[in-house]
Amino acid sequence: MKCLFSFLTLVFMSASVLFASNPPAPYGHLPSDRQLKWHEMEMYAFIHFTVNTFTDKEWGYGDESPDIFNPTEFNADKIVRVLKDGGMKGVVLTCKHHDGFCLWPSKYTDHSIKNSPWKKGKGDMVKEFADACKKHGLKFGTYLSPWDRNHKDYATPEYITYYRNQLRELLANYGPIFEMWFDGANGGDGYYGGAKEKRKIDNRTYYDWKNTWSIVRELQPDACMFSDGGPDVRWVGNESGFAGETCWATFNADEARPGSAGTGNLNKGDRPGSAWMPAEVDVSIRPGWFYHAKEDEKVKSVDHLLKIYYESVGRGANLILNVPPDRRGLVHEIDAKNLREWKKILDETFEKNLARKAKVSASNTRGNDDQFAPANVLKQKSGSYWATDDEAKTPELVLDMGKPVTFNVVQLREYLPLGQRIESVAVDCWKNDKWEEFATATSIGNRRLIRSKDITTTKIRLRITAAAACPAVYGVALFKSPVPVEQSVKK
Ligand code: FUL
Repeated sequence: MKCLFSFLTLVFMSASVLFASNPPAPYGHLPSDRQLKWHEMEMYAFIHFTVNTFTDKEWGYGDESPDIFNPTEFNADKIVRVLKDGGMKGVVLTCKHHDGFCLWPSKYTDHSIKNSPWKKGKGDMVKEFADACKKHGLKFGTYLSPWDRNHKDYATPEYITYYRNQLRELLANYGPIFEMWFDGANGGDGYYGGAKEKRKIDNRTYYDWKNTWSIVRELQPDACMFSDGGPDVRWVGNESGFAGETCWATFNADEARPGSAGTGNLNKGDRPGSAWMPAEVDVSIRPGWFYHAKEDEKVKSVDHLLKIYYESVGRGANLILNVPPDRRGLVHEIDAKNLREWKKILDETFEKNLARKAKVSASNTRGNDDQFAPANVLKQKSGSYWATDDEAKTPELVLDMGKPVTFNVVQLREYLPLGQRIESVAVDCWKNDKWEEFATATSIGNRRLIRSKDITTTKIRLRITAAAACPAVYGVALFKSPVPVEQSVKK
Protein backbone atom coordinates (compact mmCIF):
# COMPACT_ATOMS: atom_id res chain seq x y z
CA MET A 1 0.00 0.00 0.00
CA LYS A 2 2.76 2.35 1.07
CA CYS A 3 4.58 1.44 -2.10
CA LEU A 4 1.55 2.25 -4.25
CA PHE A 5 1.18 5.59 -2.48
CA SER A 6 4.81 6.54 -3.18
CA PHE A 7 4.38 5.42 -6.77
CA LEU A 8 1.27 7.62 -7.20
CA THR A 9 3.01 10.58 -5.58
CA LEU A 10 5.86 10.15 -8.00
CA VAL A 11 3.50 9.99 -10.99
CA PHE A 12 1.67 13.06 -9.76
CA MET A 13 4.88 15.02 -9.20
CA SER A 14 6.26 14.14 -12.63
CA ALA A 15 2.96 15.11 -14.25
CA SER A 16 2.92 18.49 -12.54
CA VAL A 17 6.49 19.09 -13.65
CA LEU A 18 5.47 18.06 -17.15
CA PHE A 19 2.44 20.35 -17.24
CA ALA A 20 3.90 23.30 -15.35
CA SER A 21 4.20 26.34 -17.58
CA ASN A 22 7.53 27.79 -18.42
CA PRO A 23 8.28 31.30 -17.23
CA PRO A 24 8.02 33.97 -19.93
CA ALA A 25 11.16 34.39 -22.04
CA PRO A 26 13.15 37.44 -20.90
CA TYR A 27 12.60 40.56 -23.01
CA GLY A 28 15.29 42.92 -24.31
CA HIS A 29 18.31 44.02 -22.28
CA LEU A 30 18.41 42.57 -18.80
CA PRO A 31 19.88 43.82 -15.53
CA SER A 32 23.03 42.10 -14.29
CA ASP A 33 23.02 40.67 -10.77
CA ARG A 34 24.93 43.70 -9.52
CA GLN A 35 22.35 46.00 -11.12
CA LEU A 36 19.50 44.04 -9.54
CA LYS A 37 21.12 44.55 -6.13
CA TRP A 38 21.58 48.21 -6.95
CA HIS A 39 17.86 48.58 -7.77
CA GLU A 40 17.06 47.29 -4.29
CA MET A 41 19.03 50.18 -2.75
CA GLU A 42 16.62 52.85 -4.07
CA MET A 43 17.80 55.66 -1.82
CA TYR A 44 21.21 56.53 -0.40
CA ALA A 45 23.19 59.54 0.68
CA PHE A 46 26.00 61.45 -0.97
CA ILE A 47 28.55 63.13 1.26
CA HIS A 48 30.55 66.05 -0.10
CA PHE A 49 33.26 66.98 2.36
CA THR A 50 36.73 68.41 1.71
CA VAL A 51 38.72 71.65 1.96
CA ASN A 52 35.83 73.40 0.19
CA THR A 53 33.81 73.11 3.38
CA PHE A 54 36.39 75.39 4.99
CA THR A 55 36.95 77.80 2.07
CA ASP A 56 33.27 78.14 1.18
CA LYS A 57 33.89 77.05 -2.38
CA GLU A 58 32.23 74.48 -4.60
CA TRP A 59 35.30 73.67 -6.71
CA GLY A 60 38.64 74.06 -4.94
CA TYR A 61 41.51 75.29 -7.11
CA GLY A 62 43.90 72.66 -5.77
CA ASP A 63 46.23 75.01 -3.84
CA GLU A 64 44.39 74.73 -0.52
CA SER A 65 46.62 73.94 2.43
CA PRO A 66 45.73 70.74 4.30
CA ASP A 67 46.05 72.93 7.44
CA ILE A 68 42.56 74.30 6.88
CA PHE A 69 40.88 70.92 7.06
CA ASN A 70 39.98 70.79 10.73
CA PRO A 71 36.48 69.62 11.60
CA THR A 72 36.29 70.07 15.35
CA GLU A 73 33.54 67.57 16.18
CA PHE A 74 33.73 65.14 13.28
CA ASN A 75 31.79 62.01 14.05
CA ALA A 76 31.10 59.54 11.24
CA ASP A 77 28.88 57.53 13.53
CA LYS A 78 26.60 60.49 14.23
CA ILE A 79 26.47 61.44 10.55
CA VAL A 80 25.59 57.93 9.43
CA ARG A 81 22.99 57.65 12.20
CA VAL A 82 21.25 60.79 10.94
CA LEU A 83 21.32 59.45 7.38
CA LYS A 84 19.95 56.09 8.48
CA ASP A 85 17.15 57.83 10.37
CA GLY A 86 16.46 59.68 7.12
CA GLY A 87 15.86 56.36 5.34
CA MET A 88 19.19 56.09 3.53
CA LYS A 89 20.36 52.56 2.71
CA GLY A 90 23.90 53.56 1.85
CA VAL A 91 26.47 56.34 1.70
CA VAL A 92 28.73 57.45 -1.16
CA LEU A 93 31.65 59.55 0.07
CA THR A 94 33.66 62.06 -1.98
CA CYS A 95 37.01 60.55 -1.03
CA LYS A 96 38.71 63.04 -3.37
CA HIS A 97 36.96 65.94 -5.11
CA HIS A 98 38.38 68.07 -7.96
CA ASP A 99 40.73 69.91 -5.53
CA GLY A 100 42.68 66.68 -5.08
CA PHE A 101 42.61 66.62 -1.26
CA CYS A 102 42.27 63.03 -0.01
CA LEU A 103 40.14 62.04 2.96
CA TRP A 104 42.32 58.97 3.51
CA PRO A 105 46.09 58.81 4.10
CA SER A 106 46.96 57.83 0.53
CA LYS A 107 50.52 56.52 0.09
CA TYR A 108 50.73 58.32 -3.22
CA THR A 109 50.37 61.95 -2.18
CA ASP A 110 50.95 64.31 0.73
CA HIS A 111 47.87 66.27 -0.19
CA SER A 112 45.64 64.48 2.29
CA ILE A 113 44.33 64.40 5.81
CA LYS A 114 47.71 63.07 6.97
CA ASN A 115 48.93 66.67 6.76
CA SER A 116 45.84 68.19 8.34
CA PRO A 117 45.33 69.07 12.00
CA TRP A 118 42.41 66.63 12.16
CA LYS A 119 43.48 63.87 14.56
CA LYS A 120 46.98 65.33 14.24
CA GLY A 121 47.26 63.77 10.80
CA LYS A 122 46.71 60.26 12.13
CA GLY A 123 43.10 59.82 11.05
CA ASP A 124 41.44 58.05 8.12
CA MET A 125 38.04 59.49 7.34
CA VAL A 126 37.21 56.97 4.63
CA LYS A 127 37.73 54.20 7.17
CA GLU A 128 35.62 55.95 9.79
CA PHE A 129 32.74 56.31 7.33
CA ALA A 130 33.10 52.72 6.07
CA ASP A 131 33.10 51.42 9.68
CA ALA A 132 30.12 53.56 10.68
CA CYS A 133 28.16 52.31 7.65
CA LYS A 134 28.99 48.74 8.54
CA LYS A 135 27.92 49.28 12.13
CA HIS A 136 24.57 50.78 11.12
CA GLY A 137 23.88 48.33 8.29
CA LEU A 138 24.34 50.79 5.43
CA LYS A 139 26.26 50.04 2.26
CA PHE A 140 29.30 52.12 1.42
CA GLY A 141 30.36 53.68 -1.88
CA THR A 142 33.21 55.88 -3.07
CA TYR A 143 33.70 58.88 -5.36
CA LEU A 144 37.16 59.57 -6.73
CA SER A 145 37.27 62.63 -8.96
CA PRO A 146 39.17 61.89 -12.19
CA TRP A 147 39.96 65.59 -12.57
CA ASP A 148 42.61 66.61 -10.01
CA ARG A 149 43.49 70.30 -9.84
CA ASN A 150 46.24 69.73 -7.32
CA HIS A 151 48.33 67.04 -8.94
CA LYS A 152 51.42 68.14 -10.84
CA ASP A 153 51.07 65.35 -13.40
CA TYR A 154 47.46 65.93 -14.32
CA ALA A 155 47.00 65.64 -18.10
CA THR A 156 50.09 63.41 -18.52
CA PRO A 157 50.17 59.57 -18.59
CA GLU A 158 51.81 59.54 -15.11
CA TYR A 159 48.62 60.89 -13.59
CA ILE A 160 46.65 57.89 -14.87
CA THR A 161 49.00 55.62 -12.92
CA TYR A 162 48.47 57.82 -9.86
CA TYR A 163 44.69 57.77 -10.31
CA ARG A 164 44.61 54.00 -10.69
CA ASN A 165 46.82 53.52 -7.65
CA GLN A 166 44.38 55.56 -5.61
CA LEU A 167 41.45 53.65 -7.02
CA ARG A 168 43.14 50.44 -5.88
CA GLU A 169 43.71 51.87 -2.39
CA LEU A 170 40.05 52.74 -2.04
CA LEU A 171 38.69 49.53 -3.48
CA ALA A 172 41.02 47.16 -1.66
CA ASN A 173 41.05 48.54 1.86
CA TYR A 174 37.59 49.60 2.97
CA GLY A 175 35.38 46.52 2.64
CA PRO A 176 32.60 45.98 0.13
CA ILE A 177 31.79 48.95 -2.11
CA PHE A 178 28.29 49.02 -3.62
CA GLU A 179 28.84 51.93 -5.99
CA MET A 180 31.85 53.61 -7.55
CA TRP A 181 31.03 57.15 -8.62
CA PHE A 182 32.88 58.74 -11.53
CA ASP A 183 32.00 62.18 -12.72
CA GLY A 184 32.77 63.79 -16.03
CA ALA A 185 33.90 67.26 -14.91
CA ASN A 186 37.16 68.36 -16.52
CA GLY A 187 37.24 72.09 -16.08
CA GLY A 188 40.74 73.01 -17.25
CA ASP A 189 42.54 75.46 -15.00
CA GLY A 190 44.07 74.52 -11.67
CA TYR A 191 47.08 74.66 -9.36
CA TYR A 192 48.75 71.51 -10.79
CA GLY A 193 51.71 71.40 -8.40
CA GLY A 194 52.31 75.14 -8.73
CA ALA A 195 52.09 75.43 -12.53
CA LYS A 196 48.79 77.33 -12.19
CA GLU A 197 47.65 76.87 -15.72
CA LYS A 198 44.93 75.53 -17.91
CA ARG A 199 45.26 71.90 -18.87
CA LYS A 200 43.12 70.14 -21.38
CA ILE A 201 42.69 66.44 -21.85
CA ASP A 202 40.87 64.43 -24.48
CA ASN A 203 38.05 63.10 -22.45
CA ARG A 204 37.45 60.20 -24.83
CA THR A 205 40.92 58.73 -24.57
CA TYR A 206 42.86 60.20 -21.64
CA TYR A 207 41.47 58.07 -18.79
CA ASP A 208 41.40 54.86 -20.89
CA TRP A 209 38.19 54.00 -19.10
CA LYS A 210 38.03 50.38 -20.20
CA ASN A 211 41.21 49.59 -18.29
CA THR A 212 40.36 51.88 -15.39
CA TRP A 213 36.97 50.19 -15.01
CA SER A 214 38.57 46.75 -15.07
CA ILE A 215 40.21 47.63 -11.73
CA VAL A 216 36.75 48.11 -10.24
CA ARG A 217 35.54 44.80 -11.67
CA GLU A 218 38.66 43.05 -10.39
CA LEU A 219 38.54 44.40 -6.83
CA GLN A 220 34.81 44.96 -6.30
CA PRO A 221 32.87 42.78 -8.74
CA ASP A 222 29.55 43.64 -7.07
CA ALA A 223 30.02 47.41 -7.31
CA CYS A 224 27.95 49.33 -9.85
CA MET A 225 29.83 52.06 -11.67
CA PHE A 226 28.06 55.37 -12.07
CA SER A 227 28.87 58.11 -14.52
CA ASP A 228 26.95 60.36 -16.85
CA GLY A 229 27.43 57.61 -19.41
CA GLY A 230 27.43 54.39 -17.38
CA PRO A 231 28.60 51.64 -17.68
CA ASP A 232 26.22 50.24 -15.01
CA VAL A 233 24.23 53.28 -13.98
CA ARG A 234 23.63 56.49 -15.92
CA TRP A 235 23.23 60.07 -14.79
CA VAL A 236 19.66 61.33 -14.96
CA GLY A 237 20.71 64.46 -16.86
CA ASN A 238 20.01 67.12 -14.21
CA GLU A 239 20.97 67.90 -10.62
CA SER A 240 17.52 69.10 -9.54
CA GLY A 241 16.14 65.75 -8.45
CA PHE A 242 13.85 64.42 -11.14
CA ALA A 243 13.74 61.56 -13.59
CA GLY A 244 11.55 61.82 -16.68
CA GLU A 245 7.83 61.14 -16.31
CA THR A 246 8.77 58.34 -18.68
CA CYS A 247 12.07 56.87 -17.51
CA TRP A 248 13.29 53.62 -19.06
CA ALA A 249 15.98 51.56 -17.36
CA THR A 250 17.43 50.95 -20.82
CA PHE A 251 19.60 53.48 -22.65
CA ASN A 252 21.36 54.05 -25.97
CA ALA A 253 24.92 54.04 -24.75
CA ASP A 254 26.75 54.42 -28.04
CA GLU A 255 29.89 55.16 -26.08
CA ALA A 256 29.60 54.56 -22.35
CA ARG A 257 32.13 56.65 -20.42
CA PRO A 258 32.24 59.52 -17.94
CA GLY A 259 31.88 62.80 -19.80
CA SER A 260 29.83 61.29 -22.62
CA ALA A 261 26.55 62.83 -21.44
CA GLY A 262 24.41 64.08 -24.22
CA THR A 263 24.77 61.08 -26.50
CA GLY A 264 21.50 59.63 -25.30
CA ASN A 265 18.32 60.60 -23.65
CA LEU A 266 19.57 60.61 -20.08
CA ASN A 267 16.39 61.80 -18.41
CA LYS A 268 13.99 59.48 -20.23
CA GLY A 269 16.21 56.63 -21.26
CA ASP A 270 15.75 54.89 -24.60
CA ARG A 271 13.56 52.09 -25.78
CA PRO A 272 14.69 49.39 -26.47
CA GLY A 273 18.14 50.98 -25.88
CA SER A 274 21.51 49.31 -26.27
CA ALA A 275 22.02 48.33 -22.62
CA TRP A 276 20.34 48.07 -19.22
CA MET A 277 21.60 51.30 -17.68
CA PRO A 278 19.11 52.71 -15.18
CA ALA A 279 19.11 56.33 -14.05
CA GLU A 280 20.44 57.68 -10.77
CA VAL A 281 19.10 61.02 -9.57
CA ASP A 282 21.80 63.07 -7.83
CA VAL A 283 20.63 66.12 -5.97
CA SER A 284 21.74 68.06 -2.91
CA ILE A 285 19.56 68.88 0.08
CA ARG A 286 21.15 72.35 -0.18
CA PRO A 287 21.77 74.58 -3.22
CA GLY A 288 25.48 73.60 -3.24
CA TRP A 289 27.17 70.22 -2.98
CA PHE A 290 29.33 71.45 -0.07
CA TYR A 291 28.19 73.01 3.19
CA HIS A 292 27.97 76.81 3.23
CA ALA A 293 26.57 78.56 6.32
CA LYS A 294 24.91 81.14 4.09
CA GLU A 295 22.70 78.37 2.70
CA ASP A 296 21.30 77.28 6.06
CA GLU A 297 17.99 78.92 5.21
CA LYS A 298 17.89 77.22 1.82
CA VAL A 299 17.80 73.59 2.90
CA LYS A 300 15.14 71.79 0.85
CA SER A 301 11.79 71.59 2.62
CA VAL A 302 10.02 68.34 3.49
CA ASP A 303 7.51 68.98 0.66
CA HIS A 304 10.35 69.51 -1.79
CA LEU A 305 12.05 66.29 -0.65
CA LEU A 306 8.76 64.42 -1.07
CA LYS A 307 8.43 65.71 -4.61
CA ILE A 308 11.97 64.55 -5.31
CA TYR A 309 11.19 61.10 -3.90
CA TYR A 310 8.13 60.61 -6.09
CA GLU A 311 9.96 61.91 -9.17
CA SER A 312 13.04 59.74 -8.70
CA VAL A 313 12.36 56.50 -6.81
CA GLY A 314 8.73 56.77 -7.93
CA ARG A 315 9.85 56.79 -11.55
CA GLY A 316 12.03 53.71 -11.33
CA ALA A 317 15.34 55.52 -10.71
CA ASN A 318 17.54 55.50 -7.60
CA LEU A 319 17.97 58.64 -5.53
CA ILE A 320 21.36 59.77 -4.21
CA LEU A 321 20.67 62.67 -1.88
CA ASN A 322 23.64 64.82 -0.91
CA VAL A 323 23.81 65.79 2.77
CA PRO A 324 27.07 67.71 3.28
CA PRO A 325 28.60 67.85 6.77
CA ASP A 326 29.30 71.32 8.17
CA ARG A 327 32.59 72.67 9.53
CA ARG A 328 32.11 70.83 12.80
CA GLY A 329 31.99 67.59 10.80
CA LEU A 330 28.32 66.95 11.60
CA VAL A 331 25.05 67.12 9.70
CA HIS A 332 23.56 70.55 10.33
CA GLU A 333 20.47 70.53 12.58
CA ILE A 334 18.17 71.92 9.85
CA ASP A 335 19.16 69.22 7.37
CA ALA A 336 18.75 66.53 10.05
CA LYS A 337 15.31 67.81 11.02
CA ASN A 338 14.01 67.92 7.44
CA LEU A 339 15.37 64.45 6.76
CA ARG A 340 13.69 63.06 9.86
CA GLU A 341 10.32 64.62 9.06
CA TRP A 342 10.53 63.48 5.44
CA LYS A 343 11.23 59.91 6.55
CA LYS A 344 8.34 60.03 9.00
CA ILE A 345 5.94 60.89 6.17
CA LEU A 346 7.40 58.20 3.91
CA ASP A 347 7.02 55.65 6.72
CA GLU A 348 3.45 56.69 7.42
CA THR A 349 2.68 56.41 3.72
CA PHE A 350 4.29 53.10 2.91
CA GLU A 351 3.98 51.11 6.12
CA LYS A 352 0.73 49.41 5.06
CA ASN A 353 -0.47 48.24 1.65
CA LEU A 354 -4.18 49.07 1.85
CA ALA A 355 -4.89 46.41 -0.75
CA ARG A 356 -3.03 43.66 1.10
CA LYS A 357 -6.21 41.68 1.80
CA ALA A 358 -7.71 42.17 -1.65
CA LYS A 359 -8.98 39.33 -3.81
CA VAL A 360 -6.96 39.48 -7.00
CA SER A 361 -8.20 38.26 -10.36
CA ALA A 362 -6.94 38.71 -13.89
CA SER A 363 -8.14 38.34 -17.45
CA ASN A 364 -5.29 35.89 -18.06
CA THR A 365 -2.86 33.81 -16.01
CA ARG A 366 0.05 32.13 -17.69
CA GLY A 367 -0.89 28.50 -18.39
CA ASN A 368 -3.54 28.86 -15.66
CA ASP A 369 -0.61 27.98 -13.44
CA ASP A 370 -0.63 29.05 -9.79
CA GLN A 371 3.03 29.80 -10.05
CA PHE A 372 2.05 32.93 -12.02
CA ALA A 373 -1.14 33.68 -10.08
CA PRO A 374 -2.54 37.23 -10.00
CA ALA A 375 -2.39 37.17 -6.18
CA ASN A 376 1.43 37.10 -6.43
CA VAL A 377 1.33 40.87 -6.90
CA LEU A 378 0.52 41.20 -3.18
CA LYS A 379 3.44 39.07 -2.04
CA GLN A 380 6.37 41.04 -3.40
CA LYS A 381 8.48 38.01 -2.70
CA SER A 382 11.64 37.23 -4.59
CA GLY A 383 10.93 35.06 -7.63
CA SER A 384 7.15 35.47 -7.52
CA TYR A 385 5.12 37.53 -9.98
CA TRP A 386 1.93 37.52 -12.03
CA ALA A 387 2.50 36.64 -15.68
CA THR A 388 0.25 35.99 -18.64
CA ASP A 389 0.39 33.79 -21.72
CA ASP A 390 2.71 35.06 -24.45
CA GLU A 391 -0.16 36.37 -26.61
CA ALA A 392 -1.89 38.17 -23.71
CA LYS A 393 0.01 41.44 -23.86
CA THR A 394 -2.79 43.73 -22.70
CA PRO A 395 -4.37 41.92 -19.76
CA GLU A 396 -6.34 43.36 -16.87
CA LEU A 397 -5.93 42.80 -13.16
CA VAL A 398 -8.61 43.56 -10.56
CA LEU A 399 -7.98 44.07 -6.86
CA ASP A 400 -11.22 43.73 -4.92
CA MET A 401 -10.79 45.05 -1.40
CA GLY A 402 -14.29 43.96 -0.32
CA LYS A 403 -14.88 47.27 1.45
CA PRO A 404 -14.17 50.94 0.72
CA VAL A 405 -10.53 51.94 0.99
CA THR A 406 -9.11 55.48 0.68
CA PHE A 407 -5.74 55.90 -1.02
CA ASN A 408 -3.76 58.51 -2.95
CA VAL A 409 -0.70 56.54 -4.13
CA VAL A 410 -0.67 53.52 -6.44
CA GLN A 411 2.52 51.49 -6.59
CA LEU A 412 3.35 49.26 -9.57
CA ARG A 413 6.45 47.12 -9.95
CA GLU A 414 7.74 44.89 -12.72
CA TYR A 415 9.69 41.70 -12.24
CA LEU A 416 13.04 43.06 -13.38
CA PRO A 417 14.96 39.81 -14.04
CA LEU A 418 12.69 39.38 -17.09
CA GLY A 419 13.36 42.89 -18.41
CA GLN A 420 11.24 46.02 -18.75
CA ARG A 421 8.23 44.68 -20.63
CA ILE A 422 5.33 47.04 -20.03
CA GLU A 423 4.98 50.11 -22.27
CA SER A 424 1.93 51.73 -20.70
CA VAL A 425 -0.86 51.18 -18.19
CA ALA A 426 -4.14 52.72 -17.08
CA VAL A 427 -5.66 52.48 -13.61
CA ASP A 428 -9.40 52.56 -12.93
CA CYS A 429 -11.45 52.73 -9.77
CA TRP A 430 -14.95 51.40 -9.23
CA LYS A 431 -17.34 54.32 -8.99
CA ASN A 432 -21.15 54.44 -9.30
CA ASP A 433 -21.22 50.83 -10.45
CA LYS A 434 -18.76 51.27 -13.26
CA TRP A 435 -15.03 51.61 -13.90
CA GLU A 436 -13.60 55.09 -14.08
CA GLU A 437 -10.03 55.75 -15.25
CA PHE A 438 -8.04 57.97 -12.87
CA ALA A 439 -4.44 57.54 -14.01
CA THR A 440 -2.21 56.42 -16.83
CA ALA A 441 1.53 55.84 -16.86
CA THR A 442 4.28 54.68 -19.18
CA SER A 443 7.53 53.07 -17.95
CA ILE A 444 7.07 50.97 -14.78
CA GLY A 445 10.35 49.19 -14.04
CA ASN A 446 11.54 48.88 -10.46
CA ARG A 447 8.88 51.09 -8.89
CA ARG A 448 6.29 53.41 -10.34
CA LEU A 449 4.43 55.58 -7.85
CA ILE A 450 1.32 57.29 -9.18
CA ARG A 451 0.01 60.04 -6.94
CA SER A 452 -3.62 61.10 -7.09
CA LYS A 453 -6.20 62.97 -5.08
CA ASP A 454 -7.78 60.88 -2.33
CA ILE A 455 -9.85 58.11 -3.91
CA THR A 456 -12.29 55.99 -1.95
CA THR A 457 -13.31 52.79 -3.69
CA THR A 458 -13.91 49.06 -3.15
CA LYS A 459 -11.87 47.89 -6.13
CA ILE A 460 -9.28 49.03 -8.62
CA ARG A 461 -8.37 47.73 -12.04
CA LEU A 462 -4.97 47.79 -13.69
CA ARG A 463 -5.08 47.69 -17.47
CA ILE A 464 -1.84 47.02 -19.30
CA THR A 465 -2.50 49.09 -22.42
CA ALA A 466 0.70 48.20 -24.29
CA ALA A 467 3.58 45.79 -23.69
CA ALA A 468 6.55 44.63 -25.72
CA ALA A 469 6.12 41.13 -24.29
CA CYS A 470 3.58 39.52 -21.97
CA PRO A 471 3.79 41.37 -18.66
CA ALA A 472 5.46 40.07 -15.51
CA VAL A 473 4.17 42.13 -12.59
CA TYR A 474 5.94 41.88 -9.27
CA GLY A 475 3.83 44.18 -7.15
CA VAL A 476 0.68 46.28 -6.97
CA ALA A 477 -0.11 48.25 -3.84
CA LEU A 478 -2.23 51.14 -2.61
CA PHE A 479 -1.07 53.66 -0.03
CA LYS A 480 -2.35 56.78 1.66
CA SER A 481 0.07 59.67 2.07
CA PRO A 482 -0.77 62.20 4.80
CA VAL A 483 0.51 64.88 2.40
CA PRO A 484 -1.93 65.67 -0.40
CA VAL A 485 -0.62 65.67 -3.95
CA GLU A 486 -1.66 69.32 -4.36
CA GLN A 487 0.94 70.29 -1.77
CA SER A 488 3.69 70.21 -4.34
CA VAL A 489 6.71 72.39 -4.75
CA LYS A 490 7.65 74.11 -7.98
CA LYS A 491 11.03 73.00 -9.40
C1 FUL B 1 29.85 67.13 -10.47
C2 FUL B 1 30.92 67.92 -9.72
O1 FUL B 1 31.54 68.87 -10.55
C3 FUL B 1 30.20 68.58 -8.56
O2 FUL B 1 31.07 69.37 -7.79
C4 FUL B 1 29.58 67.49 -7.70
O3 FUL B 1 30.59 66.68 -7.14
C5 FUL B 1 28.63 66.65 -8.54
C6 FUL B 1 28.00 65.53 -7.77
O4 FUL B 1 29.30 66.13 -9.66
O5 FUL B 1 30.36 66.58 -11.64
